[in-house]
Amino acid sequence: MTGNRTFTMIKPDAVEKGHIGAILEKITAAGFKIVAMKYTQLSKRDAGEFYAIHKERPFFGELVEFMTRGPIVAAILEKDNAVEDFRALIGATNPAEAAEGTIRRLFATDIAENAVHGSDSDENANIEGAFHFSGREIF
Ligand code: 3AN
Repeated sequence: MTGNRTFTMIKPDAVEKGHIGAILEKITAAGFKIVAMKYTQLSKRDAGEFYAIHKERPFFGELVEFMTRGPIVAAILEKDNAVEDFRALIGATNPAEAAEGTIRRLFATDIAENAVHGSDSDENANIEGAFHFSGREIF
């Protein structure tokens, strides 16, 4: 990817609360084009692999339990400056610190159940997108 794509997941908490439609509306209204999308559920192994970078953090077990407890929406999004602009749209990791109007401020429960994922670099956007989608699922 060349800086114009990012990867997102609508996490189990937001799916359970019925926020898929509202979150997708915010994303597309902000100018992101959906180039890949699926409704799926992570296995423990998937979540462990996806979040391997957090393996040593004290919340790793809780994070894997949470991310596997129900379905998620996974998507690849396209826009100039996608990674940075999407992080701005979702807001801080802790919704209590997220700016007014951001997706996490509007829809997240707390720092653990924070409604959406957004890649933190172009490199990770590429890795995370490839984790969920094959080439022929990306448009
Ligand atoms: P972000 O998703 O904003 O990049 P990271 O990468 O620090 O934040 O954390 C990855 C995920 O781990 C978060 N989205 C959240 O679900 C979970 N998480 C982060 N910090 C905590 C924490 N202190 N306690 C529980 N879960 C956390």
